[in-house]
Amino acid sequence: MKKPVIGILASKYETGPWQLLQHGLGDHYVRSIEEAGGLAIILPHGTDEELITAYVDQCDGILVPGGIDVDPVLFHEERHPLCGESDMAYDLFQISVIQKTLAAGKPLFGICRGLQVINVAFGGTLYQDLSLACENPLKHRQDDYRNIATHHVHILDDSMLQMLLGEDIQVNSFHHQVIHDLGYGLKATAYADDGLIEAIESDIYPNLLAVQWHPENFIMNKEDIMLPFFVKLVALASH
Ligand SMILES: [Mn+2]
Repeated sequence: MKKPVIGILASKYETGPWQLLQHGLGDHYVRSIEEAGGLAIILPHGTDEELITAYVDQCDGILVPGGIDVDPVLFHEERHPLCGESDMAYDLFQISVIQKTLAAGKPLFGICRGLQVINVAFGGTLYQDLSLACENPLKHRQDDYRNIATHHVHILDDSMLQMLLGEDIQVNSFHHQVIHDLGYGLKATAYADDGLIEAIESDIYPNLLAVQWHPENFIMNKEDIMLPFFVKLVALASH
């Protein structure tokens, strides 16, 4: 049987003495998709809408990975001093991919920044820094290594996520922003103990799932408790 092709959106950065533009992708994303039975392809960033459509057409599912902050202009806010690096053109590229993926009825999964940019694509907003979200946020930017789980997440009943991972799990955490207002048609399906949103799904788009943590890093562990997340994406992409 043909393996489902999962397009993972490349990160955008410049490197080397000539500051040449790169299309980047972490190994853990690729290995997690492969371990789940899919084929991972890097989906290059760009601005040509016809090309973006053609790339999305090549994929059976899309994974929006972690990365830099989203430009607050896209959710109608002034930039806060604690907001990190952002790239408007890159944000618009990802939002275009998100819209084309949903319009094609293909599964769309997000991780960390992926969750945040999906929320913004649906008209939602972000707290530009966790310190603005609540009085005593948990440590969401852990010092422990990437594959170590450091905070608890409660997953709500009647969610795709609970069917995959159970009701109460421990996750890793590498974010300094978090969802403020949910985008239209989105619902929170998991929360950290400080009340911050850790996962979203949609009743309108049943093939949409995004988490605030980094399940791909658990591929380093002997027992990958986050693999069901990737298996589900590959399964949805095989339909
Ligand atoms: Mn967290």
